[in-house]
Amino acid sequence: MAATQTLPRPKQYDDTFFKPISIWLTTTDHKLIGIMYMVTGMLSFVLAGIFALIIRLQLSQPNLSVVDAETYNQLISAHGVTMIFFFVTIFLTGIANYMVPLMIGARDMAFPRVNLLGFWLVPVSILLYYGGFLFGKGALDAGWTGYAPLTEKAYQNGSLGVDFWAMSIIVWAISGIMASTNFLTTIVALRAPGMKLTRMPLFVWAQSSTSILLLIVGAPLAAAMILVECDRQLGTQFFTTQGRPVLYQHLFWFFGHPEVYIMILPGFGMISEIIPVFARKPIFGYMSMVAALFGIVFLSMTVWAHHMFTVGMNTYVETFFMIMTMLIAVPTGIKFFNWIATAWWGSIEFTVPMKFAWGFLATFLIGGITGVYLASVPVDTQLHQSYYVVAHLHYVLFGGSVFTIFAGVYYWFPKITGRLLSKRLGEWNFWTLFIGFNGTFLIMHTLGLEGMPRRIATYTNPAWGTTNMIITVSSFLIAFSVLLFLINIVRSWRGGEIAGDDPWQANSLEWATTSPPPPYNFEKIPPIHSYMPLRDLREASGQPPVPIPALSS
Ligand code: HEM
Ligand SMILES: [Cu+2]
Repeated sequence: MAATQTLPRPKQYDDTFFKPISIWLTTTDHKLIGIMYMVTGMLSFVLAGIFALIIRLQLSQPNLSVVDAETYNQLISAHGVTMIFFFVTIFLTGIANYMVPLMIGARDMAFPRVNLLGFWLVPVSILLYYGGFLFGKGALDAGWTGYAPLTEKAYQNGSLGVDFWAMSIIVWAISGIMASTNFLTTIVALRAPGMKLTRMPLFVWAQSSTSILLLIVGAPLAAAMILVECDRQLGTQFFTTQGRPVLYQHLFWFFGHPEVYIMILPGFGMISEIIPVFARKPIFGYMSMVAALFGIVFLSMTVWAHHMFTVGMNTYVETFFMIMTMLIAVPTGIKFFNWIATAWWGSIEFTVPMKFAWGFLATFLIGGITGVYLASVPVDTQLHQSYYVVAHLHYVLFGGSVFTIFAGVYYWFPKITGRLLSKRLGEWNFWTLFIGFNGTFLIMHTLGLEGMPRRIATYTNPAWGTTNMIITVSSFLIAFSVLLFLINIVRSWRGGEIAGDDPWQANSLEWATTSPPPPYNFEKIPPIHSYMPLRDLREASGQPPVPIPALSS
């Protein structure tokens, strides 16, 4: 790649990033909005990570009081809420905002101004939530789920944290509904000539399924929050101890479980882009990949009460939710086997994005398997509210979302900035994350089996001290890894190796335009005869895919 290093810096590089603030504030360009989503998501990740470190310091040994119990409860909520609502979902919306129009050959999203409004509702939502800390005499302190009666006014001692949270989530849901409508309209209406549905990249399919899911479950979430507010401010009794607290759980989890898939399906899409490119083979079972996405969308709306096996439901109802939950392993398994079959006998290049993709497969598999255990009613009855659940949920969310997000960033950073991320830092980033992650969360399973409850501010059992210390030390290794990631982004953005239009010799349309793309995206759309137009072009010009040279260092 030494030859490309001497190329002049592409002019768009300056045009894209060094704009006056007024342009950033008012732009309707999906690419700039995408970047703003991603920056917002990344800041949230750092913030929620800092909360996690404080939580881990507190739990590193028995009987510590790094923070008092009330603050601790607020930190647990803030960590969960920020990770789920303000990091993963927002960051993924950003990647999709940037990539979907490029991947289908569109100039922009279908409703650019709705896109702008939808984005700006996100900081409004975040500020509303954090307003609880500043103006609410304490923020939400009832997990990220906000169960009644913990959110009841009588329990809250004058704190308005729950109100700030409920308002924030209503705004968040509206923003998500806007974004989903926009994605679906864009994908249905703005595809380039030749881009039939069956030729769409799997990431675009994944984003379609995610948008459908958010469109369906966003409104019930907002409705639940409005009812919470009625209970707190208008004296109604929907979810109070006088009313039906379990109804709240049904409404919340009808959103909450699909939300897990809203945070994972786009990652599935990214992995489906990355593995074929770096195995130099077409995806195995394209149509079954699409079918599996929609299978998951459907099933994910029929399993919510697996979070509620201990509330005292009818046995037949529990059995239904148990079976439906186990069924989700079928479409997910199809995807897993297809990814492995894609790589099978491929000429695999272990670039950094590919490493993160395999890191995802390894960790998400563990989360998926413990999920099948937890789906079993008798097992869940034992493990509910224990650290086993904390271990499971992080294998799913950290393994499923963080590893895929990092894979996606290493993969698409050259398209967005015109420069490659450093490979050397990237390898360090991957291995520290992989080791730190497993060190943190693997032994949490054991703690859970030994009976350590989740959401406790401290514990007295000295036998849990060593395990907890290992977990805390490992969590700081994760923090170190994230720091490497951020350093890599900043350094490479300013001075990384120039990437060229298509550094990976990839398959999909976004690589046909310049890096970074011009405001109008494409000067000319190449002919599209399959879901791999760029590979077709290379083959037509008698230039089959070649091994990627050792990129950057
Ligand atoms: C940066 C590494 C992370 C560390 C060290 C970490 C650590 C923790 C800890 C110690 C808890 C509290 C468990 C308890 O005692 O109840 C927790 C809860 C939680 N975490 Fe993380 N976490 C990390 C990343 C993430 C990510 C990436 C997500 C989601 C995308 C996430 C989502 C959650 C959720 C939803 C809860 C449950 C909050 C509740 O109980 O309501 N975490 N995490
Ligand atoms: Cu669930």
